[in-house]
Amino acid sequence: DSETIPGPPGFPILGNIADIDPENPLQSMYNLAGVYGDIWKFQIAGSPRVVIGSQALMNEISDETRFTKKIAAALKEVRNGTHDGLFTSFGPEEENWGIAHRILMPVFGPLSIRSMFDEMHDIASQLVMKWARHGSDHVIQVTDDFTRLTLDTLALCAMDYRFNSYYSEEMHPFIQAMADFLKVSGDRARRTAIGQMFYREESRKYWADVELLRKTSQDVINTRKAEPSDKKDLLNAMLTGVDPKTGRKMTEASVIDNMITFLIAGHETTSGLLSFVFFYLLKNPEAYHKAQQEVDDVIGKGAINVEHLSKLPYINAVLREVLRLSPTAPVISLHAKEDTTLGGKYPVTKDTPIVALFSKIHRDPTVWGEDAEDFKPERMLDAEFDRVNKEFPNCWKPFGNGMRGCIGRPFAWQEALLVTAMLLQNFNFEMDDPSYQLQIKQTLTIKPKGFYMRAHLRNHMT
Ligand code: MNH
Repeated sequence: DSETIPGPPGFPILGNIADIDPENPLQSMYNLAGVYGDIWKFQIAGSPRVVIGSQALMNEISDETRFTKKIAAALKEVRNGTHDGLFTSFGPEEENWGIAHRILMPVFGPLSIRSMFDEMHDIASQLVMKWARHGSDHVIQVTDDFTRLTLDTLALCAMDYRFNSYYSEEMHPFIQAMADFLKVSGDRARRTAIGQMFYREESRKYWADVELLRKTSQDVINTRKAEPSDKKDLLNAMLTGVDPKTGRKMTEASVIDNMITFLIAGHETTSGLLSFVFFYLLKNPEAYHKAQQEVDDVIGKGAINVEHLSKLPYINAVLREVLRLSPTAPVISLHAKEDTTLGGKYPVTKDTPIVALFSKIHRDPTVWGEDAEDFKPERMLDAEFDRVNKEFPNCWKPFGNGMRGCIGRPFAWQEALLVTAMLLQNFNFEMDDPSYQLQIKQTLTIKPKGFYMRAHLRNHMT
């Protein structure tokens, strides 16, 4: 039997525009899910969207024979800058996706990421130095400094380029252009074609920003070609790698698309993760203590090295638990390849976007129990994590699904482990305002809004 998918009643043309707060659509969707349940739908500008919020439905749409990634409104705009780069590509139907995917998968593999440890450590040390120099009276703008860290790390590892962001208040022109480009891409996604005509000046700057991003990337490529190096970094892999399937190399345009893609897809997600890590640790003193104790036991007072990172099970579990409660890429969109039914009874046509709402999926009480809202890293230790994933497949999806899942995951994981461990080793942190309650700032990703802390150098350091 087929049933209609429930949802808020809307206006004939505007649809549910009044139900979704443009500043915080995520919160609106979370609230609506509380009213309508695990599957519901809404309409914006005449186009319907289905939202799912349970492990069972997430498991169903993770079947890549039936469902595939949807390039919905915002990603379509980001394509203006990154075209068929990995993140914004329609997928295998665009041959550049397959070529880049096959060339880059091994470069993002664990072995290759290990070889980037020294560069990651270099940038992380600079952050430790900055916070040490500023002293414990200084109020740390947590998300800003972590964004400097993740951007500088990616640029160094991916293009051998130093932004040197820590000591300048103003952003590097490339970073400013990227930030503005992303912001306006999001705004454009909410406008009609006619509405867009009222933004001429903004449009002019938008396309100039795209030009600046591409020109800077081209300069980096030219420099590498003029001064070849045998570094095994992402840039060399993109310039010299050969696709085993087609025997072809990436075109220069595709290298540029993917260079910009890594910076876009990799910096806010990882900096948001690190910000939430410190938020949850400071809210949960027992977990904070266990994490710091693990660092002291495993690493002690000496320099951290790459071997240490595989011996931090508790911090590993902390990262997983943080991404369960605050997945920094908060939704992914898919669509059915053919008209189908969801949950055995809800019809969806093949092109309708299906939004996987992680804030609901990751709190499904059938999977996580009645304490699903609580921060409990213990449930993410390997044995328990494996058991839950076996019993409830696809219950934890912060890195997306299948072949369109995150290619940068090992990179992000190594960086987050390293930075968390180094900071706990060197400092004791406190919240600037102990009564701070979590608020979310949402763009393409989420981060904690108004979260500040102070850092006290630990006296055991020599
Ligand atoms: Mn990442 C895809 C989350 C770090 C590069 N990433 C995805 C997707 C999610 C995601 C979810 C799937 C998006 C979709 O279905 O539309 N990514 C994360 C998170 C972190 C992260 C939560 C950090 C924490 N990502 C990184 C880093 C890089 C990166 C770091 C680059 C170095 N991510 C990508 C790319 C894709 C992607 C590239 C697209 C892969 C593809 O579709 O082929």
